[in-house]
Amino acid sequence: MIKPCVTISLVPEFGAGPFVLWEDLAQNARLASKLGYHAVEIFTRNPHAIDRNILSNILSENNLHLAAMGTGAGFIINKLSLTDPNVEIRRAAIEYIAEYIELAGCFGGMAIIGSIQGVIPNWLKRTKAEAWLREGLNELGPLAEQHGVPLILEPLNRYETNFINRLEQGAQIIGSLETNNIKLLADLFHMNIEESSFYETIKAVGHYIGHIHFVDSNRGPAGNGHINYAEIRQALREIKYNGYLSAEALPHPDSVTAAEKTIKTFREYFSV
Ligand code: LER
Ligand code: MN
Repeated sequence: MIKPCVTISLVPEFGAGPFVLWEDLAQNARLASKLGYHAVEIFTRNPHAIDRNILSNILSENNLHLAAMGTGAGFIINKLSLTDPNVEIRRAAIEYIAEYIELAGCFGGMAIIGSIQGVIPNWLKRTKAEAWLREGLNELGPLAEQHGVPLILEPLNRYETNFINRLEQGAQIIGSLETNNIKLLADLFHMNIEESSFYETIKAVGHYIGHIHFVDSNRGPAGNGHINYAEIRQALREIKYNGYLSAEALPHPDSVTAAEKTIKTFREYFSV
């Protein structure tokens, strides 16, 4: 069964970022549960910025699962990247992600590699960056496996990285790894920019899709733009996707309204 999830950012520096709920985890968990979300996806400044016991209590009190944790702050705030030419920074990025794998994993959640995949400097060969990405994924994939969850690789649109922009590129990397515990994140906003067809792309790499960012074409809440969710529903049915649709969208016109709009669109297209 496809389940609704909503993002909560605990990183004020992400102020303009595509996160539906912000700041107060307890209050936003109550709201998410009240609106009918099954899970939350949490973004923190680093893996130590959240108390596990507090998180555990908040999740259980609100009958919520932890779907995933983002690692984007590692790149945006700490400038860490799996493909930095400096081996020490690549090492630090692996350690940083490993701590998120451990933190999310103990709640059955996934860690996501999006921005921390890095941006390739124009003097660096793409094949070299791909080799470094493989090194990181081959080391981190088995760590996630210890928690029974995949590690998630997210292609991002060309305005955020010049590296993994399309799901097919991500699939090629995944297909060349030693670990088989890496899955893809299909972010509908990035796909709307980079892919030629939602249906064809989802069908082509469906076996690799482990998580979905549920958002509209203008990065607003699903239902606020022009994405055809009926087409996406058909493709997800055919690949038998039974993961989360996680609302990662701009809080337009405000967080509560965005969360309400998203769950309404979810129920319109994806409720069984
Ligand atoms: C992360 O999931 C993502 O989609 C990035 O665009 C956030 O900057
Ligand atoms: Mn995303």
